[in-house]
Order: sequence, then structure tokens, then C-alpha cells
Amino acid sequence: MSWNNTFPSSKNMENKVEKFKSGFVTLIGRPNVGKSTLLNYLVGEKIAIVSSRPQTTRNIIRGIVTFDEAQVIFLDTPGIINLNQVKTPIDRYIIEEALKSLEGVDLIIVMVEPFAISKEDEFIKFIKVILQDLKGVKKPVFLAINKMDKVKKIQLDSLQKEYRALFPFTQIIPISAKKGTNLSILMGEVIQHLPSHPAYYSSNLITDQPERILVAELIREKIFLLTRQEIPYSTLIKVESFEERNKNLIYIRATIYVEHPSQKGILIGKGGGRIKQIGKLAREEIEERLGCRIYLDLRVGIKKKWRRRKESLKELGYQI
Ligand SMILES: Nc1nc2c(ncn2[C@@H]2O[C@H](COP(=O)(O)OP(=O)(O)OP(=O)(O)O)[C@@H](O)[C@H]2O)c(=O)[nH]1
Ligand SMILES: [Mg+2]
Repeated sequence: MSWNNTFPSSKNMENKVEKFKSGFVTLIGRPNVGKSTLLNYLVGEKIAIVSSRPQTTRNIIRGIVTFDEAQVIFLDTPGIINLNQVKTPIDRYIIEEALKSLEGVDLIIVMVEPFAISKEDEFIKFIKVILQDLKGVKKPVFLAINKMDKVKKIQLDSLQKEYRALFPFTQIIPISAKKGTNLSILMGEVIQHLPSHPAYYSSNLITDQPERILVAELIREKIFLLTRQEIPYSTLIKVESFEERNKNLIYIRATIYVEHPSQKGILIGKGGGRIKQIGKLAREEIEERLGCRIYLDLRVGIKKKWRRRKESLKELGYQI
């Protein structure tokens, strides 16, 4: 993927500052619709982890895309589920924070999958109430119908009609975040609807996520890949040490905390096989991202009931 993301030269700066557009855009939707996949594609790097299971994203991740005449800051949010269905206080807190992010941004992209809207669909009802509250604020609300690669065009056409009847979306754009389909159209429309404002971030920055958090997230992604049921949801990863030992080697020590002793056994696996595999996959990807060799020292610990405390993630340096 190659976006034209060179920054205006200082010579033209004066002229362009007035025309320069910049703003914050929240991606919101149910779990698993492809929000993080879209963020990664637009930024051109994997900054948010992705899995085939719901509720992968836990915190708000900012991805920054800079062009000659615009800078767009996308906020990837945890998937929204009905607050009556949340299992733990931390899940409730995470969702409330995602919803709060809608207030402070310049544009909202609601993302859905390309399947029929059933009348009982809780998310639609829920989002309608939220968007209607926001209507007073008058900000553009786009609908991105993702995973268009999974359905036929005729289905998409009727779906667009259904959604149009549901809410006065500023734009409805079918996309495929995985394949990149229609993403330049989406980006173009987003920029058009942003306010004139100077860039918020330096042009070479793609995220403000600290490296330690990225490392913790990549480890969590491998846990999603290699364990089942509650395990990935019960893990909390703390990067305790991140030292450049020499020019070519970074030593990283991280502890994976789980909530129960039984989960610790599952995570370690027979003869330590599972934790080794998690470590191997995580190390390979962290090396690719950081561009140097790393030594990954993974440990497993128990932190009972961490999901009952909404401060748990913040304490580790996550932005929520
Ligand atoms: N076929 C297809 N699959 C997609 C597309 N976009 C995302 N996916 C898949 O959908 C699954 C969920 O993607 P994520 O990006 O993790 O979804 P999310 O909305 O961030 O999910 P949460 O973080 O749980 O809210 C992954 O298996 C992706 O590969 C797409 O355009 N087409
Ligand atoms: Mg996500």
C-alpha cells in the first residue's frame, strides 16, 4: 500500500497552511467487523493487532496518516457490545471510553459487516441512539460496509438502501479493509470532510503508541492465535524490561499474567511447548517491526481478578 504521504515543503508551507486539513476520526463498530484491519491498512504498518475472534482490541489506538495537504488521525476503538452483556467492569469501562471518543472527534466512521440488518440488531439500535444524540453536534458520520469481498454487488446495493433509510449517513462506502478496495475513495471523502487545521503530529509519526505497548500487544495477538476460550481475554502483559544490549540486540522481558492457576498451566502447555511457540511467533514479528534482533524472555504469572479493576490497563501504560 502506498499513500502519498510527503509533507509540504517549507517553501510552500505558508500557502498551504490555510488549506491544510487535519482532524481526528473514530472507527467504531461491533467486535470483529475489521476496524483494526482498516487502521493498519491506512497507516501502512501493523500498529493494531487483529484476530478472527471478537473483542481483540482493548484500548484506543491512534494511527496517523500524513499527506501533502492533510493529516488524518484515526482512532481504532474496542468493539462495542451491549453494556448489559458485559462480563467484567473492565469491559464496561473500555466500551464507555470508546463511546466517549465520539464526542471529541471531527468525523465518525461506523463500520459494519455486509450482512442483512435484522430488526433485533442491538448494535444498530444502540448506535442510532448515540448518533442521534450527536446530531446536535453536527459532525459527519460515514458508514463503511466492510468485507465487501464476501458478498455480491446486488446484496451490497440493497444493504446500502437499508442503511440509508436508517440514518442520514454523510457517506456510505462499501470497502474491503483486507484487500484495500475503495480505501482511497474513503480516504478522499474523509479528508474532504475534515476542518482546516495545521497538522497535529510530526509527518513521520504513524502512531503515538509506545513501543512497550506494541510489544505487549503482539504477544497478546499470538495468545489469541494459540489458545482458546477465555485465555486471551484473561491475559494481561507487562513488559518489564526493554534494554538495548548492543546495537543489534534488544533484551525484552515480559510477564503474561492470567487470572487463575489453571490458566497458567494451559498457557505454558506440555513441557513448556505452548509458551515457547507464543514466544517464537511474537519474537519473529517484534524483530520485523523493530528492525533488529531481540531476545524475548517470557514469563507467566497470576494476577487474580485483574479484570475487576478498571485501572488495570492504564497502570501498564495503555491509553484508554
Ligand atoms: N474477508 C474479509 N475479512 C476481513 C476484512 N477486514 C477484516 N477481516 C477479518 O475480520 C477479522 C476481524 O478483524 P479485526 O480487524 O480484528 O476486527 P475489529 O473490528 O478490530 O475487532 P475487535 O478489535 O474485536 O473489535 C479478522 O479475521 C480479519 O482478517 C475484509 O475486508 N474482508
Ligand atoms: Mg480491533
